[in-house]
Amino acid sequence: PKPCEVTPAIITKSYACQRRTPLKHHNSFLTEPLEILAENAEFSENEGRSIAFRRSASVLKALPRAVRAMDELKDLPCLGEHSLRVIKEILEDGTSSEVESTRQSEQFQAMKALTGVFGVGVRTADRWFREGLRSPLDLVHTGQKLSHTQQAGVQHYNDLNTPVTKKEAMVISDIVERAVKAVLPGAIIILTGGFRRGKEVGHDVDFLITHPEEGAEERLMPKIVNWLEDQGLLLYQKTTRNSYLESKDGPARPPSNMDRFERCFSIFRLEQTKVDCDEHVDASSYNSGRTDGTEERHSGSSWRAVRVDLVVSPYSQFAFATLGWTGSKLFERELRRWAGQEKGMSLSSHALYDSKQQRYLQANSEEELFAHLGLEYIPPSERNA
Ligand code: DGT
Ligand code: MG
Repeated sequence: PKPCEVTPAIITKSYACQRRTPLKHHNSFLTEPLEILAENAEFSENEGRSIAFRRSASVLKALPRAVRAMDELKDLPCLGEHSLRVIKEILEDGTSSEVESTRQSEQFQAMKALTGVFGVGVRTADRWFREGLRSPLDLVHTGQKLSHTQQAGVQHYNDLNTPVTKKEAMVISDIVERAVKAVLPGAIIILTGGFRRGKEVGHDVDFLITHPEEGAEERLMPKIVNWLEDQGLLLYQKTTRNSYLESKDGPARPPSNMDRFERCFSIFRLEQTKVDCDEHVDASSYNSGRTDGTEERHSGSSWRAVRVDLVVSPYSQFAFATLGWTGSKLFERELRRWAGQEKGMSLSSHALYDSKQQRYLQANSEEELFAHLGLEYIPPSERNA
């Protein structure tokens, strides 16, 4: 079909949560460059600019075929002047000079390497960059004062920057299931994050845990962590009461039991078979060029470090938490923006507040939540905005 037959559905859908965005799409040759610019804007803490590039990229991901010419874009939402300029250059020349010079720039590469350390945010990385540091190795050589998290991040830098495969996620899934079932029979565990959306690889593995009996999940996290530690499965863990104040979720505060929402950032010690190790030799040559030598290589022994996030939610908030932890990050952001701007509601991973009715809306499933929000249900595999 001609482009004009393709676009009408999307024209009026300017929020990513109104659209279906599959994992595999036809415009990576445009979205990857736009996402480099988004990432670079994040490195300079220019959030508005970063979101603009991410929204542009996201619209292109939802298109049913590859873009060939600029006039195919004229009715699409979210494409700003700057993004259009980049797209035009790529369509005409095959690459964008701005994107390529960004990719090559010392600052971009250093920020990427430094923020690639677990526990290091943009602010810290930027300060280090201005002090002349360029890589995790520089942190070691100059004896930077590091938090415990950052020390673990530097120590396991290579492993944590090697993509986690679905197979590894499944092995970790089994372990987490065993741990949770051992300390709280009847608990429910779901894989969230990118793997729930169908991704083949991820930067971490995310789990959400609850129990049908409200309150049974209280103080569950320390028990899970102790079980895992006893088995020697954790290289690092930090458990936080996931208080409302810490999250950037906005004013959707549920009436009670906020303090039961716990989160554990961890690094698992994942045993590997010979086959897995060989697979990762391939995976790491793929990543060649990244800083090496920050990690004590476990030559001979066969394990690797994997980032795992565990979240415990009360049953009454499970649907909200499931929706909130499935992502993608842009999809989540757009859901909250839709709720606020279009519905006068406030959505978080804990609750949905309707300002007009001045009350919290309950939901037992993601489907009910989409319905409350006046949105067509989008399954996880199509939330890859
Ligand atoms: P990746 O990079 O392969 O792990 O990709 P994702 O999509 O799994 O990204 P991840 O693991 O950073 O986060 C999974 C989802 O969880 C993300 O879409 C939004 C949500 N999320 C992450 N951090 C927070 C947080 O601090 N608070 C809340 N409420 N949600 C979060
Ligand atoms: Mg993840």
